[in-house]
Amino acid sequence: MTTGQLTLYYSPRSRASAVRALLDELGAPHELAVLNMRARAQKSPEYLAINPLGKVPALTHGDAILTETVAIMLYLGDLYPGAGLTPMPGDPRRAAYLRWMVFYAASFEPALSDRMYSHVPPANESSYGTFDEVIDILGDQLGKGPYILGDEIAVADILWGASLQWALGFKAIPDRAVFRDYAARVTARPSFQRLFEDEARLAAEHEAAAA
Ligand SMILES: N[C@@H](CCC(=O)N[C@@H](CS)C(=O)NCC(=O)O)C(=O)O
Repeated sequence: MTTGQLTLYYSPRSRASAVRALLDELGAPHELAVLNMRARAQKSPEYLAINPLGKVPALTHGDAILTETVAIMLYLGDLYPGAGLTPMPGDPRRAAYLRWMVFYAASFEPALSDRMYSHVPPANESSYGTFDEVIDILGDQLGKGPYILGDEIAVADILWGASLQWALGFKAIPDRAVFRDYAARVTARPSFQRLFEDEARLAAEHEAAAA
C-alpha cells in the first residue's frame, strides 16, 4: 500500500484547481506546491522530473507520482472513500462514475480543444464523434440531475463543475441553462468558494512576480 505525504503541484486557475477543491472536499491533509506558470515554473528541471510534459496538476503520494487530472481525481477518491464522494467497486453507480470521468478526458477535452483551435476531424475518425454530439450527450446526462450520477454528488461533479464553469467563462461551450445551472450548483460549495478566494490572491501575486 502506498503511504506518505500527498503533495499537489498546482497553479491557480488551471486544471489543478479542481484537484485542489477535491482535496478540500475529501478533508485530505496535503502540501501544496504552488508553481507560477506566468514565470514558467512548470518547465523547471525539478518539475519536469515529476511531469515531463511540464503541465499541472501532478500529485505525489510518498514515492508515487501521478499526472493527468482524471487519474489524480480517481486516485484521491479511492483513497478517501469515507468522504462519501466515491462510488467504490460494488456500488451500482461505479460504472457510470468511471464512464463520466473518462468521458471528460477522452471525449470532452479533445472535442473542446478541436473546436477552440478550429480543427474539424472527420466524425468517423475522431475519438469522440463530433463536438455537437459530445455536448448534447453531456447536456442530456446533466439534465437528469441534479448531479452527473443522479441525486448524490460525487468526485465526478468536482471535475465537471470546475471544467464547465471555466468552459462557459471562455465561451468554449454553448451557453445552455443545463450547463450554467449545474456549474453554479457545484461551484457554490464552500470548497470552491474558498478556492476562488485564494486563487484571486495567488493569481495577482503571480502576475506581479512575473511582470
Ligand atoms: N491532460 C492534462 C492537461 C494538463 C494541462 O494542460 N495543464 C495546463 C494548465 S490547465 C498546463 O500546465 N499548462 C502549462 C504549459 O503547458 O506550459 C491533465 O488533464 O492533467
